[in-house]
Amino acid sequence: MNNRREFRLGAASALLLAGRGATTPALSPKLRAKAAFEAFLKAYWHEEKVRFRRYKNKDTPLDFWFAAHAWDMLIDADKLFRTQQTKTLVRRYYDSFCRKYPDWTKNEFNDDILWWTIACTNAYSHTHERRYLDQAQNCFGWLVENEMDDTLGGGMWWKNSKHGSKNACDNFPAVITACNLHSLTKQKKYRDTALALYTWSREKFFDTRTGAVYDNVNLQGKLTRWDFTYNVGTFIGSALRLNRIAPASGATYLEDARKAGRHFLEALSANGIVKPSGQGDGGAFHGVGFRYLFELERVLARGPVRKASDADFKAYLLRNAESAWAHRRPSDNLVGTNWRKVPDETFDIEGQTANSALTAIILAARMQG
Ligand code: 7K2
Repeated sequence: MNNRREFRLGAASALLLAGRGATTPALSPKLRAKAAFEAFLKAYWHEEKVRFRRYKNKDTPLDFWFAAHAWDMLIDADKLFRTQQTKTLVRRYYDSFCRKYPDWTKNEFNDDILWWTIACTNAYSHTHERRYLDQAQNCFGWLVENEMDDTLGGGMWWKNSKHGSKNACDNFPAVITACNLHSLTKQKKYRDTALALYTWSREKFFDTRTGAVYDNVNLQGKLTRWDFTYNVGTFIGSALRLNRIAPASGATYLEDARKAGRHFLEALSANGIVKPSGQGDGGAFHGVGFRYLFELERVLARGPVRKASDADFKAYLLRNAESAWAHRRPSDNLVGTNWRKVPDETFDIEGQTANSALTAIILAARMQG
């Protein structure tokens, strides 16, 4: 009896979720986020191991840096839903990750460590649990001590196992961590580090003409001009934070952020929707990119100097969240790599890929809430 009732409810909500009937009202942004969040848990959560899987039908865990983005998503989910379930998940997830990786500095990728230090500062701001702040300060202190030098004029190395390149994907997350730590502790050293890293990285990676943020420089100083949403995103996040904590330095941080934001909307998008960037590392790019594009919209909306074209950011963010959800796969409500195409049944959507769309959907609901 119970089962049957559940089934009928399930079928009714499946119809509603599919949104096919002309008269079916669209879900509110928050209910849409809830359905997307539940679908993600159903597909990837491993309750015994207290972690997310990378593939629906395999036990492989999400990789180290994808796991950080999933934690950020859990923190955002808790801000939106405020349930006991999400609150507990935030804590259990971190504890379980730390049991597996007690010392993050053993990871050879500095960017991997930094995605976690950013998430730790977010967790601390949200929960005020001191251990998150301690962890971020300890790991970041280690990186500043060992991984920054004057080779190529400044910056932080990408890998601590071999100093071969300095990359956008570690330098801008380092600026974000430093700014967050400055806001949380008011220690001057963090602002100094943030300014030094931003000045060097902007000079190396930011194309002031197009707004692109290039990927890395190698030991010979050769620039690799890959152009990814996540690097544009962390550049925006860096500029927005420095605008807040170091406004007197004379730099035009907000203009930098706007310029990079326009590049995201134009060069990295087609017909107003972000271009797909595949799975693997690429699956995680848009979640990061959108996180900071949402911040940009919020700062510009509240800021004293508003331009007419700033309204494009809000429209873009809502359109993308809506399009992603509208193109979920009906059998499992997961969004794939392309936010304007329903994934095939045979396509193995990876956890970090699904998490990118989920992040955009949750942040859109927070923006509209
Ligand atoms: O080359 C770097 C980076 O500059 C580039 O943008 C991306 C493109 O690839 C690497 S960073 C990705 C690594 C992060 N740490 C864990 C590794 O498994 C992962 O490949 O994808």
